[in-house]
Amino acid sequence: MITLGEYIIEKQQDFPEASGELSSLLSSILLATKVVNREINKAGLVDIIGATGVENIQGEVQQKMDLYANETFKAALEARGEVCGIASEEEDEFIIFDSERGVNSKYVVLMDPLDGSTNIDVNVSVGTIFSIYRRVSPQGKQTTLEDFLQPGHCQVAAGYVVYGSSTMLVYTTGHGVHGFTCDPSLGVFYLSHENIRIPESGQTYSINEGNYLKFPDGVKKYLKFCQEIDQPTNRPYTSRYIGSLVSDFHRNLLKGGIYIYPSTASTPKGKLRLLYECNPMAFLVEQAGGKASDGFKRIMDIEPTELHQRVPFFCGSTNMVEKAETMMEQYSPESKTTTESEKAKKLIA
Ligand code: AHM
Ligand code: MG
Repeated sequence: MITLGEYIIEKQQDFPEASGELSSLLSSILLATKVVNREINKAGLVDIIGATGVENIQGEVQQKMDLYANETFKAALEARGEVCGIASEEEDEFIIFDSERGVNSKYVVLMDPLDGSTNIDVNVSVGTIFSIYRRVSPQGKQTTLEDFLQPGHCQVAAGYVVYGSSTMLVYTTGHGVHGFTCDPSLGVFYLSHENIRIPESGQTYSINEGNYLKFPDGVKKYLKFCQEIDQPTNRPYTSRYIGSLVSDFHRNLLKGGIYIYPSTASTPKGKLRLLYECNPMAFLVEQAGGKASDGFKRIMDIEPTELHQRVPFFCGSTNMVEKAETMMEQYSPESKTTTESEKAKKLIA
């Protein structure tokens, strides 16, 4: 039985030039994960569920556990001194760690500390998503916004924790995707899923169909395709939507499937955040042999323009994502997200 700590050190030895900072950074994420996991397991017994009454910058009501998870990850990352700053879905602006170690470190972390947190009140799985980049600003100086606005293909590592029927941490450093399951009696994560590969095709689609009438035509057509009866391709597919991205993603990663959060008439850019949710999941799915796009182009090639940027998200088994993309191109070419032209417009303004 290999523990996550042992695995990280073992893998570091494959890279003679590695200084150990990334390993240490992953260990601080692991430590915070254990603390958050312990609290989540007590939800229902102590007063940690429910809303705080405060809204985050995106106008969403923060849950008590959102704030607890945010503070825990922030504290763990700052204490180790392996990052020069973080950006979080729960923070308006990025946070600078300006201790001597912080300023001299070479990484930034972007995270959604507790994804799907509204589910916690009803005991449904929630998750943590993280993404690590090497800074582009000079070491020795305070981190700047450009360290956080890097395209997803620059990620050094990414991962998630799913607080489910068991707690699992799944991560990649660009050399495959590996999953570790927590033994709750010891609080230790053991390697349980080495080198995860997502099936090229799956039988599951995950989307909030309550928004059907507001979907672009390309998505409507794709859903009809999923529901058609066609024995050779095992259709109709099964619909599964937990409403907790990490859990929906995790199931599709292991079994094959597609997760879609498209643009809708009321949310033209979709709901999910490029930096905290889509890029890390895109890195993971690609490392597992799958695909992630905004319906037209690769998620990890999008040049971010702002921290809390949203983007439509199509992610999962390659054949399924490609089929959905074909239908978007054919029936909804007008919904092409024009990140580049938006950038140009901003510059002109
Ligand atoms: P959150 O980060 O505020 O929790 O929102 C993200 C969540 C995802 O986990 C989930 O897939 C999606 O929002 C569900 O949204 P909806 O309720 O609109 O289907
Ligand atoms: Mg989220």
